[in-house]
Amino acid sequence: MKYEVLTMLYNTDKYLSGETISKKLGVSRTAIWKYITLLRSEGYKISSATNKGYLLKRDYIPLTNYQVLQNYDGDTKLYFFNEVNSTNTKAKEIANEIIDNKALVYSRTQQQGRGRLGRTFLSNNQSGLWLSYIYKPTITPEKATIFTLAASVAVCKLLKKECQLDAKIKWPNDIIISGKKLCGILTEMSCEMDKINYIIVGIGLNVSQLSFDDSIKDIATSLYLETGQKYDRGLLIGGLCYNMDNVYEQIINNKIPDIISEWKKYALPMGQNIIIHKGKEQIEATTITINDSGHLMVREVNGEVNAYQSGEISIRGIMGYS
Ligand code: BT5
Repeated sequence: MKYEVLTMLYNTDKYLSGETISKKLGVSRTAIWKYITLLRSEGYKISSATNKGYLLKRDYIPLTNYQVLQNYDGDTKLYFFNEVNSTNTKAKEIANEIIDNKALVYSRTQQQGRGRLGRTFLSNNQSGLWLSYIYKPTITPEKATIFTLAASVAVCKLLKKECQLDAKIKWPNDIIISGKKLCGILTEMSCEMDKINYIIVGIGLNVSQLSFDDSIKDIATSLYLETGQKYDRGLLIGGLCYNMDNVYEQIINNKIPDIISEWKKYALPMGQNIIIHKGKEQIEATTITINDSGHLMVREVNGEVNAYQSGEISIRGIMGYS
């Protein structure tokens, strides 16, 4: 019922009296007051004025299941939390319990967001999308790399459609705008020899940060910093879910080459000089392309051509972040 009240408030930009709402929904005005209180506790800003009623303010829209469901009616099962350590970790617990092939775990904030290779992803705030998709595809484990590429394509399409931003992908898992990192992706998997139990695709996208911690202030950016706009995180998650549904369909229908060719359209140009960090070793190389398995092909300084998987190396441009 509280969401019916919210829907009424959404449908007008004028004050709505308690009496109008209570007549329409057939409940008392005291009940309406309780629902308004509940909605405020979820973060909605609702002002009230004597003799006028209630008005929903649009300058800050909290992240709630309602916001996502207003923007997505597909078949991905949604698990929403106020706070978790890491949505990837939570997703693993949930993946072990559910039989669904597709689910999404998202949280307003996470205390210990994780990057690759044991790194930290700063996300202990309500300023971004911190979420993890769970999939149980019947494909073989060596094809799992495609999920990171597919998610990158899904994010870039979302940014183009909702924010008119031309984001670029930096292999394997970064989404870059103006040479800074807007979004990172962490794909993890539980598998047996020839069978995937589940894949978790974790996506962290900076939305409303005005500034960043000193440790990343030179390399990170947010949608707000890039566009000056405030975004409803529910709308972004809804759009992302549709895009993820599309790429997942492509993966299970054996259309991996289609994803790779789309990926190439969004990727930073190849031919860049990079440094590969492989354990303690550092190798200078030039990027060539990604192969049909989504591995990065590089020409190393000694002339050797090698293909690398995302989990085994970390790369840095010689000039700047990209
Ligand atoms: C990543 O790792 O970029 C993968 C990030 C995945 C985060 C999502 S959030 C939801 C889900 N739950 C999780 O626990 N994780 C996933 P990597 O390529 O290793 O990059 C990590 C590096 O990015 C750090 O060492 C910093 O340099 C930088 N970084 C940290 N926080 C950042 C932020 N908020 N924005 C941009 N860069 C950041």
